[in-house]
Amino acid sequence: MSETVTFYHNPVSRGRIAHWMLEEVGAPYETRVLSFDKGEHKTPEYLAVNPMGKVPAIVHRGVVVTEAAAICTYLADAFPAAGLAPAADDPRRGTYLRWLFFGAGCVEPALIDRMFARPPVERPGALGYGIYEATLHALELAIAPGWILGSQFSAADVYIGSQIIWGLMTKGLEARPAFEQYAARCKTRPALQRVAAGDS
Ligand SMILES: N[C@@H](CCC(=O)N[C@@H](CS)C(=O)NCC(=O)O)C(=O)O
Repeated sequence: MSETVTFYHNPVSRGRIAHWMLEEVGAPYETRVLSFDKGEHKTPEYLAVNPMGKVPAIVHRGVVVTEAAAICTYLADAFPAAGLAPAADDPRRGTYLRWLFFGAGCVEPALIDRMFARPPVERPGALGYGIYEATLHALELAIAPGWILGSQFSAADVYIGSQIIWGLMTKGLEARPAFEQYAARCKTRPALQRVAAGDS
């Protein structure tokens, strides 16, 4: 079983979230860039890794992990020396998991619906995120302590931070000062700077 993480990536994709996280934990990893233009994400070889034919995906110790939020959660636990996840018996683990799942289950679809200007649905209560404004209000409260866990940066900030940076860029997210300040704070992370500079 290999300790080196195999990272299936495309630089213009959610792969950037996993890339940032890999750099944060300092994991040994080997990147396989898949060209969307050449359809390399839909080959039988890659579909055997991720039947969705999507990136990112990682393989570590013989196990496949897909879904950017799951990859962040997994890597924080697999490389605990980086200190990016509260331990299972730490009460802050609840806050940490809550906002990671909120990021994937609520923030992401809310921003995508806004970006594509999808028409409102008849029963917003049936949507996981409900109402766009309510999701943004909750998101603002989540980041109010500084980082999600206050003074401790964690994998939840990698995921939520990625959504906020991407949302501001695509205009799926309203440019509120709290979001802009948080995005600016994320961009001070050396790991994210290495990814942005293409140094890793
Ligand atoms: N739920 C997945 C979504 C992954 C995803 O949609 N990736 C896009 C790029 S951002 C992709 O691979 N698209 C290629 C395709 O679907 O053909 C995650 O959170 O990682």
